[in-house]
Amino acid sequence: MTITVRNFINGELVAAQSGKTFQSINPATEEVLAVAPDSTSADVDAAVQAAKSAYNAWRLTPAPRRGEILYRVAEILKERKEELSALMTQEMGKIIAETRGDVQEAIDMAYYMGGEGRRLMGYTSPVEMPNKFGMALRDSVGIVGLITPWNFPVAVPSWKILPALIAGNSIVWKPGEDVPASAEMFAQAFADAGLPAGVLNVVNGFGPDAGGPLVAHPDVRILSFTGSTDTGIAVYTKAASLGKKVTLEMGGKNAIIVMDDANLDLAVDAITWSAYGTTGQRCTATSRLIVQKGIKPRLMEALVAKAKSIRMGDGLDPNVDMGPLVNPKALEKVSSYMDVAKSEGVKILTGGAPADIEKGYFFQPTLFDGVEAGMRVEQEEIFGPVLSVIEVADFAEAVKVNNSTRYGLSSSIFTENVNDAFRAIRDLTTGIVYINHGTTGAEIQFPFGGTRGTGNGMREAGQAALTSFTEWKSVYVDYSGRLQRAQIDTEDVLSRELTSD
Ligand code: UN1
Repeated sequence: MTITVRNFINGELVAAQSGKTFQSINPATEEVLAVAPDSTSADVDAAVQAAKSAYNAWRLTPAPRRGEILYRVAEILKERKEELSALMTQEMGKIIAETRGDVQEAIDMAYYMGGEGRRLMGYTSPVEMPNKFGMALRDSVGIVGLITPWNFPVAVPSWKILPALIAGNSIVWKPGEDVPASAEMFAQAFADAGLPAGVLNVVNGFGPDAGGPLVAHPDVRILSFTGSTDTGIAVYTKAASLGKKVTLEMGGKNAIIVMDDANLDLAVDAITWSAYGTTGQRCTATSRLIVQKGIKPRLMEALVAKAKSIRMGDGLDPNVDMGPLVNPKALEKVSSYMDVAKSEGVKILTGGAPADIEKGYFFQPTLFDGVEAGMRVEQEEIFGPVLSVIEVADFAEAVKVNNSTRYGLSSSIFTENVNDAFRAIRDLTTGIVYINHGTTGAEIQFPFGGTRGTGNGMREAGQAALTSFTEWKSVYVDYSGRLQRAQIDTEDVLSRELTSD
């Protein structure tokens, strides 16, 4: 049965004003899972108006009360975890164990940000004048616009929605066009938890017609975007011309470094999981393997065997290890890189073609050998189950190769040498660094994001998320009853005030 998704505006489920819809397709079966509103600027505007009307009451709701609603969101997501995970697997293809993890990440974030309702720490500092008090407070901003991708239909939106809410903002969210049904079920948890109407609004649709008007809307002061680099830069450019604050989370070309002294079995398991988990469709996925010469032959042999043993199929089947790519466009893009690899003289050790499965957008786990730093397959984000292997002589070369891409999200090193581990922490120039663990699996307590072309210096998750969704308000309270001019009256005010008390 096809699900009918609606926009969620001012607490009501509504169709697009134009009445137009688009389809959401199950990438494992190619069946239509849902139809959703194909929204335009009229829908975005209605959602922004709803967010505007709801903002004042929400910002004035004490933050601990806002936090209690977030705790209820966590509880509801726990109750609905199976149902929501199964829907997500059907809608975007990753295996059920992974969609469960996706929902769990949102649950973790809901508890974390719920707790922020009783913190949202500002600070006080001593001031220069007597009988005067100073403090810095985190203030809400107003209406935030969120644009999120399909690969983490719940976790990535949760990184944005939950901190934005605890800070007292109201929201217009445009989910990825491949996952409208998952977005609707996620948004429903907020409504059921008691979030007032209009505080969280959802507008479905595509970038040009729905995302563009959200970015350009004069009442939206903050934008948070996760997705492709090209779109992210377009969002940034437009938003900058309008003086808006933007948080960007874009591509990755993440590497695992394996040194000769690494624990081989551990490295093989971690590489397989990070490269082929989520069918390679994570911004944190490992797409480069930088391997020291000595261990390489044994590592390659083990990795080829592992890649060949991966069971592909419908992610609802618990025996399946890897689901399909998200849509035909993704299949086409990943396939096109096989020609790039051949033209660059790369050797395909295993995989290299769509899988021989009747339905669905499946692509075989693929291993490229003989890749050299600077090649297109080594530099460009493929976003599929494709791993490029680059051989290096030593630690210094490994670090250099790791740091030489336009992206800077995540990196990792496998070594049993504590000195190399600490040197890696010091020298790898990515936003996330792992020691003896693959490049995926960040936890929500810590800042998430990357350097160079991955982002714009902002971070999600952890305390850093609050920077994205609050403004600082510095407050001075002068209780001297006299004019005290900071930086000017320091000497005489001081002697006067100290003798008058
Ligand atoms: C993403 O790919 O956009 O660190 C997010 C991880 C997950 C989040 C990935 N916790 O792999």
